[in-house]
Amino acid sequence: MTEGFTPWPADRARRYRDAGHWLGRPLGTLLRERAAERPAHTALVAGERRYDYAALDTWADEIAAGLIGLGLAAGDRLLVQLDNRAEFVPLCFAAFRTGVVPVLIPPSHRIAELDALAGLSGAAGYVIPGAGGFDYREQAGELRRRQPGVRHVVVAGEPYGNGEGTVDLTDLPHPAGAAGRPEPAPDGIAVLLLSGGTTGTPKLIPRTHDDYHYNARASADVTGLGPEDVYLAALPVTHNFTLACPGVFGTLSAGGTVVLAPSPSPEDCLALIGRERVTVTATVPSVVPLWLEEAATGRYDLASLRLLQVGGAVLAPRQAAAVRPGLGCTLQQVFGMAEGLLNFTRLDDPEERVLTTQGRPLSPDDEVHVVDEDGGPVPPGEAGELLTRGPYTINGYYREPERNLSSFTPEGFFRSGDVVRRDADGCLTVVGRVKDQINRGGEKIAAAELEAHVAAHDGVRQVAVIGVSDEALGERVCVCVVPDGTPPTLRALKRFLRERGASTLLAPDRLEILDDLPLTAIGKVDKKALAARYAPVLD
Ligand code: J2J
Repeated sequence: MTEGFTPWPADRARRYRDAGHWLGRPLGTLLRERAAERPAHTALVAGERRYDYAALDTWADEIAAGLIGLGLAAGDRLLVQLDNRAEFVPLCFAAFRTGVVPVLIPPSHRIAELDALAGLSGAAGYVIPGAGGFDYREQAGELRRRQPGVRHVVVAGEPYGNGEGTVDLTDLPHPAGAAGRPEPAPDGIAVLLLSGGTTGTPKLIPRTHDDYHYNARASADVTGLGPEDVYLAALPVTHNFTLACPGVFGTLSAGGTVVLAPSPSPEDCLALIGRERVTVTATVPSVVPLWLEEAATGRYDLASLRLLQVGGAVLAPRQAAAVRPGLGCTLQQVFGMAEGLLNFTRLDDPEERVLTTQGRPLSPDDEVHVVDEDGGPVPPGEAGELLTRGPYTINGYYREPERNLSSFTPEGFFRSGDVVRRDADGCLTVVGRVKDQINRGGEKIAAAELEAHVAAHDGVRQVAVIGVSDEALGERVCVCVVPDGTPPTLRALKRFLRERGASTLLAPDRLEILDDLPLTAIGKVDKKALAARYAPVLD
């Protein structure tokens, strides 16, 4: 498991331990400790189901024994593609306790990504949601045909009835002696997250027990979370923001209560805030106006809500200013990335800073450089690329030696690809990207990934995918095609992508047919020129 993983250099690791950031305890202990302190306090709410800390802790142990019973061992990778359902939480802790490494995949991904991720991670198993929504069994069957290393398909939730080729999470064998296993090493990989990605399929982000525990704990501190807090997981739990910033793990580390929203719809989320007396939640900018509109109906009791975190894409200052009047709570802007670095506006920041910046780094040991194209520092207030390293930022993607050479500097700084400005107080404002990625309401779409799919269409000679700005989502996906004979229509292209098994996130919003693609001086497709050509005309 250490193969393909770039550890922190020894001197920095020592510094983070000495500073108390890294506790040297595996992530599974986070739940165990709270369960010992307040066993009867509610830890998790999902629909009508409620679990106190003792019950959640026991459930995690049962699943841990089940994973061992399946034949999984420390270091084995397990694809976990679950929506916001109760089973997700104890399954994560079961993995952390056994050293099995979950690879967290959003529900929207389909066979093309799954196949690539199973291959890259060398996964031994695949966990899918139970009956009720999209049926993942066909996809699981196809995955096993393509990737024979995936030996187990585990169903989490409502059993399908005819369990052919699958095993239900509740039916895993429980061998005697599973309890006496050694704990996983705290500096080893706890979880593999997916990168937003700019090239091809997503990259895998190895987060260690030590660093992710710190990530969750420090995020809980900066949001002022305590045992009386109730956190609503409104966005998908497989995403870093919802999982650990502070999200599910940060809330549990603070002894609070996690409520899982069955959908991100404003109706469901606002109703849950009232019903469960939610105090903190998180969302993306494109959802903010929908929540505000729904809240304005006056049908909801939002009195308990004290903090709304917004991150993932640029939040317009006008929207930011509407949060307190519309929802009656404090706004916290969060500029984060699954690779590590998190920036937060602080609860006691002046209003102006909260409305117009994306905050400052979480840790005193986060190192941030803002650099020009030659890698030299830019003066304060000027835009440049953000480079970073620190106690919870990775030093390399998992099993990507080639890509790591370009994604990290020789000194170990991660090249975020984000263009930011840093003001005199150290607060960052995101102004753009150097990387070729479209941010559709917080969903990151790698242009290259969609281009590879579109290029496979018979009617396409050349393709370039760009983002065009959009008021509701920030950006929408525009596919520019030079045809080979008859080009597809937008509808036909969408069908083609679906049939190829591309992620549902890769759906284009707009198709433009061109005679040729504009090129830059060195012959690369000039995406800036394309973006200018298709930019909406603003009045
Ligand atoms: C502008 N762009 C932002 C922001 C992220 C918390 C919050 C978000 C993420 C996330 C996360 C932005 N304004 N406030 O993991 O823990 C863009 C940047 C960044 C990329 C990372 C978290 N917040 N972004 O969005 O790994 O371009 O993480 O590099 O999905 O989102 O995407 P992702």
